[in-house]
Amino acid sequence: VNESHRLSWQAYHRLTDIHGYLDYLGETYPQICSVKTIGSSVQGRPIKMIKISNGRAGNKAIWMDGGIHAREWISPASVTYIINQIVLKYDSDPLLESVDWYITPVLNPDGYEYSHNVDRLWRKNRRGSGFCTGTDLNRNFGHKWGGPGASANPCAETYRGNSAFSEPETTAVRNFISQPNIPWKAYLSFHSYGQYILYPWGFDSSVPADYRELDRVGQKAVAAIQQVGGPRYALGSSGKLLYPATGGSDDWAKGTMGIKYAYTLELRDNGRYGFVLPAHYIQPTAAEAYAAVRAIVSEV
Ligand code: ING
Ligand code: ZN
Repeated sequence: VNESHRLSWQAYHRLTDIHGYLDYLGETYPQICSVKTIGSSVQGRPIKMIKISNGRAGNKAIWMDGGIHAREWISPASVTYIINQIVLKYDSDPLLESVDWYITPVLNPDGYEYSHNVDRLWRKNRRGSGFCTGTDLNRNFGHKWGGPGASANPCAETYRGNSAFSEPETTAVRNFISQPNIPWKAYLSFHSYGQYILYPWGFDSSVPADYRELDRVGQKAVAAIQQVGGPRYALGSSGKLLYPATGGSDDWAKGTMGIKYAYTLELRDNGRYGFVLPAHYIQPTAAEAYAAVRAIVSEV
């Protein structure tokens, strides 16, 4: 049993510490926390999700994931910070307890471990072997899969995979989110870096018909981040603000699953350290990510 845990939010932690923390929460707060393995990675590691809920009918369902990309360590660190805030304050905060939270902090566990053990700047999962390993999980989701901004070359950093949802990690998300009778309100995916709040579409530079509403809610998140002392995050559609990219998770969540509020949050920094963000930035970055989540959830 897990009577204690090792997470600190002052250092980046290995997968076993992160998963041990989820198991600890499940053991310690069984009335509100349950931990489920929603799939297994290419190399057989569990993909663990925590559900935080009081079981009340009428709650909104919110999905969050981190660690789609291996090297973006601030993402799992921030997502576990958010989990901690939700659990510690769940009973005393009407906003938190009106939600059923479904949170997967490390969607790409093989890549995450590989970025610790072998190559700090690894991005993809660990599909295959030899000199062209890995599929970019954020090009493998099924909305307009195979289009621009995703490579058919297995050697590329943005390799889209053999087919939409060819990877067990993306399949786990699809299978979980596709379950009937979960009233999804928002899909939030955490990446780094660049300090952006992005909404669909990524597949080209067009925007959804309801983009003004996505922009309105995004502006609340931008303001909330600044209110806790964070930097000014840029807001817009990923295809316009960054570059066209097909197969992204947020396009799939909105375009295929019909989850209205789908966002990708690109956390700190702005390029000074990039993916190799020093650990003392975990606390402020995670705190502003949590502020953004609260702002979004209060509007959806
Ligand atoms: N950036 C994202 C990427 O997958 C993105 C940007 C977001 C693309 C949403 C498509 C859709 O390239 C990082 N840093 O991973
Ligand atoms: Zn990323």
